[in-house]
Amino acid sequence: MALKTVQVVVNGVTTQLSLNPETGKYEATLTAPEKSSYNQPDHYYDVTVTALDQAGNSVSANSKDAELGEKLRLSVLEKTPPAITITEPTESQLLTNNQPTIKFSVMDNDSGVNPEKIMLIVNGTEISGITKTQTTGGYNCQYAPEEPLPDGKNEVIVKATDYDGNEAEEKKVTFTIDTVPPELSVTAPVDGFITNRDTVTVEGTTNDVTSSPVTLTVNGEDVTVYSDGTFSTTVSLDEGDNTITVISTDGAGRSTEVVRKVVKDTVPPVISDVSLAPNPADIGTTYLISVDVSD
Ligand SMILES: [Ca+2]
Ligand SMILES: [Ca+2]
Ligand SMILES: [Ca+2]
Repeated sequence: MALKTVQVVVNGVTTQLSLNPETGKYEATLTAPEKSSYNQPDHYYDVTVTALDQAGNSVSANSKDAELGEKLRLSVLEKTPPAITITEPTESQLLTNNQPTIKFSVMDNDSGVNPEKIMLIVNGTEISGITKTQTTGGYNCQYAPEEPLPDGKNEVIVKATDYDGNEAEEKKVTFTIDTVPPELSVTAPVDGFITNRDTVTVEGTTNDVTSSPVTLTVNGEDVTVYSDGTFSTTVSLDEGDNTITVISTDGAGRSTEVVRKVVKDTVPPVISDVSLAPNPADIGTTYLISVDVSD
């Protein structure tokens, strides 16, 4: 007939309730736990109410109670969204591989990353074949495109949500794929060019569709490529056979090579013998001249 105490235990914290004379009910204002209830058994905090009378009789009710149980289940939502990190490719990366593995992680400290809500969008298309590996605090994810991605700019977007419905700030990476080596035209010298000069002018044009500007070397020396794609340089020649190697390399690292063989010959021919036959020749008849000459 006379209550002594009414108390409540939530998440290990005991609070005494006090009688509200206006309502006749026992009340307390409680502070919700600091953590989401998602990772509690069945996703709620148990609330256990115990009433003790003056005579020493007590009764308890909690979330398992047949009648009141559902009213003694406290749901707590956290508010911190997951964090997304895209590790591969990196922003503005130039790639020669058109099926690059895309790698990213999604981490959440509290309710946890909902793997069903991890979303990868490649060039505007949602991807379904992501490999999601659970790790401490979240998921490491990767995806290797089954079909080649197009040359040029590509865009990857990752979205995620935690179990309490907090949406992560989406992350985006743009990168460039370049599978085509530079164009390279060497207009001079022609292959097999023969000269008696000490130098030869090497010139031509080069360009790259996707990842210009290109860099150019002639026999390993850097040569300037002008904005219109032309280049010109002078190469010293050794007596005899010379090999001129021109290599143009685009921003993604693909290269095109043109090789020209040039011969430098400063030695005049040698006339070692001559014969006239017959000699003397009769007037008005033919005779043969034969010259032994080499170079
Ligand atoms: Ca969270
Ligand atoms: Ca290219
Ligand atoms: Ca010669």
